[in-house]
Amino acid sequence: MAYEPFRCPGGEVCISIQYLCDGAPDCPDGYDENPRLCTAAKRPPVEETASFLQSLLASHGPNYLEKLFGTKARNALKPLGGVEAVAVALSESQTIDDFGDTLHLLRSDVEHLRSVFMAVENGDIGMLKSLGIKDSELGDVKFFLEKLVNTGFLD
Ligand SMILES: [Ca+2]
Repeated sequence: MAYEPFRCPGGEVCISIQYLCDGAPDCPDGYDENPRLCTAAKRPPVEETASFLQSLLASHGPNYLEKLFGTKARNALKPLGGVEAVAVALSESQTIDDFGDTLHLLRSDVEHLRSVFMAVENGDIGMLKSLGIKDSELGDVKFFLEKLVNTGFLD
């Protein structure tokens, strides 16, 4: 008998992980094709994203992420629900607009964030430097932003 490790919500039905996010509903409620589930599966793990955000806060101070996420990102992201909540939103939000909606960001803050992503996508490292990203951090920041772009964040 096949090993079917993914338990659908409700617990009655289990499916093989190869049927997760394959474009056809297999759970009774179609949860195996849930957009947030399927987006998160392609993104870096939430713990990795959270520790990345923490490391930026540790080296630049608690208000640093204002430069990326805007005015609500002060005080170590507390007004947005904290680092963990932002990491989850980055993992599960299909697009930057979904991300803005989830965290109730101001429209202007979403547009600023988009401009940062576009700059990185276009290879404009000067944009990151102008945000105060240190040379030693450029690689990690670029990798992180590209990973989001490559999984449809700007689509
Ligand atoms: Ca499926």
